[in-house]
Amino acid sequence: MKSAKISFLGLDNAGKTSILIALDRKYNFIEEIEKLKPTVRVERSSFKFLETEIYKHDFGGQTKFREEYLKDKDKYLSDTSLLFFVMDVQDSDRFKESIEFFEQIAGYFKEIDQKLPILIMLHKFDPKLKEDKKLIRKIRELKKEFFGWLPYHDIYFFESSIYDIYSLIDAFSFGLSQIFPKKELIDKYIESVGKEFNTTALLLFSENGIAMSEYYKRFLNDNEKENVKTQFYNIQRRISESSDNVYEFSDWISAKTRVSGVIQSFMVGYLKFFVLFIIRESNEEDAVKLLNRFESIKEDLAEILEGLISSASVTI
Ligand SMILES: Nc1nc2c(ncn2[C@@H]2O[C@H](COP(=O)(O)OP(=O)(O)OP(=O)(O)O)[C@@H](O)[C@H]2O)c(=O)[nH]1
Ligand SMILES: [Mg+2]
Repeated sequence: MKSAKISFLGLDNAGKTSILIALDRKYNFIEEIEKLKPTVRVERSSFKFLETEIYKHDFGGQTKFREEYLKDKDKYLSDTSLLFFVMDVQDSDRFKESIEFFEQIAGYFKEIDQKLPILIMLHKFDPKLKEDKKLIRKIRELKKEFFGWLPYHDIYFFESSIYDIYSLIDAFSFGLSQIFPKKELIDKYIESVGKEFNTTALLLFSENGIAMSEYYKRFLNDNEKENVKTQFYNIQRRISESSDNVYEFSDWISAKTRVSGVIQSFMVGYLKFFVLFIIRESNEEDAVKLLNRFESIKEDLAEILEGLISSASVTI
């Protein structure tokens, strides 16, 4: 069995455990998060994704624990395939302290000559703060602090908040794609099918609801994209409880756009996947064509997914 380790690091109170809980639950988690206590040392949990056991390491961020990790970096940090570095953007008084910690971690991987995908989570950027000019300026300045590391690691920035579950799902899905190097093949295929059939959106999900590939027509705005995903999560819950493998629906994704959608599940070996496609209601013919072609699309997807599964980078 292959395995990969994802490390979540950052100062205490940054929101690491909250992010992990939100990703696990996806619904009704706010109350649980408000009661959270600081994490003591490292909490590990795992899940299976594409035949790979993914271990999540949630590193408690209090000073005494950070000191421990830094004293024995080999023990705590080695074998990391992907790093989430979480920062509380509302707490600018601690930006400096947080950057200093980051430098120690990034420096360790540089020393052992490992180029690492690092997602900088600019966290607690809550929806109500999105227009806060002062904060936006601070975040822009903060990002610059990481630029010096760009030659050594693959650094990506994500603005996130537990009040916007999609900001977390998107970052996590992107992170996972970094562990599976052949993922771009899936993206290209999904995009080509999406364009060929003139779909509004075409998405591929794994059984545990991780978006593996997403194609959206260019005119869709973030709000509409979010509506598409909400549709998917609601319907997926329903079909995973029934034996149906096709589900059709029709809905408004914005005041102007009414769409028809189909969710179809299929198996690759014993792994289950879902494809969701959404088409403007006026394009009913394209929807029928796409459904008729689904058997051959499914075969292509299965083949690419098998390649993806075998491409997972192995650690431990
Ligand atoms: N406003 C806001 N608060 C958040 C967000 N995410 C987490 N919090 C709050 O931040 C506090 C700390 O969250 P934790 O997840 O425990 O932080 P942590 O990084 O795991 O802390 P340690 O375990 O000590 O390292 C909690 O009270 C959460 O409710 C967010 O996106 N926005
Ligand atoms: Mg914690």
